[in-house]
Amino acid sequence: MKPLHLAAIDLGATSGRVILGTWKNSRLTLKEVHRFPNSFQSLGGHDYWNIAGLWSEILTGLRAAVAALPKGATLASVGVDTWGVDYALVNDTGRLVYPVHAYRDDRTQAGLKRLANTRAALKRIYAATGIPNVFYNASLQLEETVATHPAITDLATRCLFLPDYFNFLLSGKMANELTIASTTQLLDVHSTDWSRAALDHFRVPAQWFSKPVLAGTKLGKVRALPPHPALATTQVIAVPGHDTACAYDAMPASPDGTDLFLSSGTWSLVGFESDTPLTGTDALAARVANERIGDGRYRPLTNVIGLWLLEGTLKDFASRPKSDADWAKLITAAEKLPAPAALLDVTDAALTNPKSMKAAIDAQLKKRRIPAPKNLAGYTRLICDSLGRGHADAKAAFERMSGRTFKRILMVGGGSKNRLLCQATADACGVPVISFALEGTAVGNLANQLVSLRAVRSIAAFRALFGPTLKQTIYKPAKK
Ligand code: LFR
Repeated sequence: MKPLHLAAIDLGATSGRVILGTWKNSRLTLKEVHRFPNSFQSLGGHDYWNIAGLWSEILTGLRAAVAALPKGATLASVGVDTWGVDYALVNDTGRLVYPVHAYRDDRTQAGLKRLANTRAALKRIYAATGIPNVFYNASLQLEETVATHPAITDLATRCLFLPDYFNFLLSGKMANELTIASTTQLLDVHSTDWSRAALDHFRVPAQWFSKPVLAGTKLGKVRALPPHPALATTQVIAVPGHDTACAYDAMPASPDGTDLFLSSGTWSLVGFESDTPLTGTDALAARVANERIGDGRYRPLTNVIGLWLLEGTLKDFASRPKSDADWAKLITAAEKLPAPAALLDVTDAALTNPKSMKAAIDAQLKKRRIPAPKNLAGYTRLICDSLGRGHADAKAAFERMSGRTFKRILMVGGGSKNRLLCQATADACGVPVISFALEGTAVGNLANQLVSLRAVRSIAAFRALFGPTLKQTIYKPAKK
């Protein structure tokens, strides 16, 4: 069989990448053709994404993917995944009619408190959507947009979440995709359509959305670049638009449901796959988000604050690591330190978007009369051990609610390369952590394109083929 070449556009909140995947003899090889930093920018007290800048990086990446193809080869397809919840409001021609805010903007704080304080509404919204009340929800963001700019309901005719928007720029087709729709707190937890109750509650116009398409839907040919023989037949495929859904699809999980998944990056996303959602009072109290898999099933998940803590803390240290060798040194130094006497409360809302992460951590410790670490190695150790505890709390809650016992934790993403974090997770959870040093999000993105192109039968078949080719590291839990 001829090799198949595909491009994954994978945008994270702190970095983006374009990866060229090649499928040959049932093996996937990856080549990173473009990587770039990403961050939101503050303007007049609000936080925004540089959308034009991201689009320009996407085009640079696509050109690099074409340039990296073997002579005469074509790109079969391209797919986009991004972080969750953020959106573009556009008119019929696709023109942006409102700036794209970043989810850490604190404009949702008033709405967050309002819903938290209205027990009946909170329960009703959770029963309808299966998504807890979290500051970044698109529901709260859209509620704030409509309330502060009422004319927006005339100006905008469509709400496209970021992968939907980039798919539109690439293909000219507007569609809402299911996994990204499931991050919003506006989707019906029992169907694959929008929740009228949630839309009405947050006063978000229902006509802004179309019934979400399932992953694998072909949207049309790439029309964003000048004609090129390699791009003449390239399909834009709606892959799971949510990066976390892609990361989960890449996990070489055993089919018996005993693996807990951890996608570790800016956020730690702990969860599992299920045919049914986890709802009810316990799930609401444990802040379980019933996000969706590309095929419509569920990924009950909790968001632990993740390496955002370390990314933020590093900014306050001139000695922060700049190369892989620096990182290795930092992790080794942190490992040698004694275990911290007390851990951070990683659920503290003050750590969400502080001006200085180090100052926010110090303030929490001071309040609890715990001495602050002395150096960067100390903070690194404290953060990794505290995240390990956060992962273990999530595991315990899932076991209690689902009646399952998780025998292993499968870990992908940037954090899976961090020995200290992997070991802290194994120790706190009491089960082995299997880390795959793998760009899970990009691999899941490519896997869904392969299924859509009928090169692979299903995600389960992809996992069975791809899993054994992966290098894995096993972290056994320390005996207590
Ligand atoms: C990870 C992620 C999380 C989501 C957070 C905000 O990149 O997509 O799953 O909850 O970003 O959207």
